[in-house]
Amino acid sequence: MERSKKPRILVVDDHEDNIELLRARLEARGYEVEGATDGQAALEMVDKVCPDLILLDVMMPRMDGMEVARRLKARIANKEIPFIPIIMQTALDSTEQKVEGLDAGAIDYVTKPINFAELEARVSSQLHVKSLQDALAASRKELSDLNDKLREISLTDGLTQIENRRSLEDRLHDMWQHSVRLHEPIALVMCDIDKFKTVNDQYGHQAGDSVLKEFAQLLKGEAREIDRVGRYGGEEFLLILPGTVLDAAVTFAERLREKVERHTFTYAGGTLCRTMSCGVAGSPHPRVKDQEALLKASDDALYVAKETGRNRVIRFDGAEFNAHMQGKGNDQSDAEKPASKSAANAGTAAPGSPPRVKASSEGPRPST
Ligand code: GH3
Ligand code: MG
Ligand code: MG
Repeated sequence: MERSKKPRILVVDDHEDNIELLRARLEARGYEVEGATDGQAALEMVDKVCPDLILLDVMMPRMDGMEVARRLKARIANKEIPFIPIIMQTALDSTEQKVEGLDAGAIDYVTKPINFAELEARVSSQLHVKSLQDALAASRKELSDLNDKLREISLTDGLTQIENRRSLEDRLHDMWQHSVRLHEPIALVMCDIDKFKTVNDQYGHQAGDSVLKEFAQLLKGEAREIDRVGRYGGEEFLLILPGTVLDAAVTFAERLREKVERHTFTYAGGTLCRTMSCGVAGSPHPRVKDQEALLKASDDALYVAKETGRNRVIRFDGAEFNAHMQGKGNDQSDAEKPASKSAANAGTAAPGSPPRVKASSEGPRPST
């Protein structure tokens, strides 16, 4: 049921007669009125009817008005309920009681016997404050929702709708710290679609986009809830596997690789197949001292997977990885990569060259 537009006032007084008197006056002024005869009932009514204003008596059995005001003030501060102005009805014209009421959370007071003209003026003015506060809270919420949305967008890859590189790096930072603190293993699987450029060349960029989207979902579908899967670059994806030792990550990557190999991708004009190469690295490892080293280790392993024929999973610091790096004249701890296939074949390293330069020995997988 839709709430009426009339401002709703909760009158709290242990004398029913007083409630009825105020109800008659306030309803005549176009307000909706609810009543409660003690403090406890008042608190329950606040949750039930969400009043716009409370006219609160001080002296009441079970729980007095001061305590009601204090509890509501705490709940408003904790954002459990919206701001509700409280006007105290003090029986005595005592400064002490007014001060205590204002301290407890009341915004204003009227003294008994109530002067109705004065009460109406105060009610009207406090309802105006309430409407301003509600508008402020609504625009704050809108701004905060917008900020959340912007943050989400800044961490999401526009095409695949999975995490982007920035998000992955943030998460890796946190997960690395966590693993160090708790002495837990952590592993990375860096995946790169093989010969992806030929998808664009042969089937068009749109087909390439479709494959990337489907590929992202395929990886996500294989990962556990606690793993992170994101698009690290163009056709390169990273999986962060917390609590996973290197051996288990290699087994997982091999399963993923087989899954991709068997998968048929669909695009607007038909279907096609692709393979992927993976580099796997993990911690603890004597040569992986920080998160950057872990990332680089997985990247290096991926580079070797590409160099040694693609559609493969290579483990950082494994026999094949080390043999390949040594064959290139690269010490294992040396980060330099060959500049080209010919340089790689000649066993010479080209300092400062970009990582993972493509070998051209293997043609694209036949498309279906
Ligand atoms: P390799 O097996 O060595 O990884 O070869 P590759 O062709 O996959 O790698 P290369 O780096 O030569 O080419 C990557 C291609 O990915 C080129 C680029 O146009 C394409 N690509 C990157 N991002 C996107 C994208 O968002 N959409 C599409 N359709 N293509 C993309
Ligand atoms: Mg590729
Ligand atoms: Mg690539």
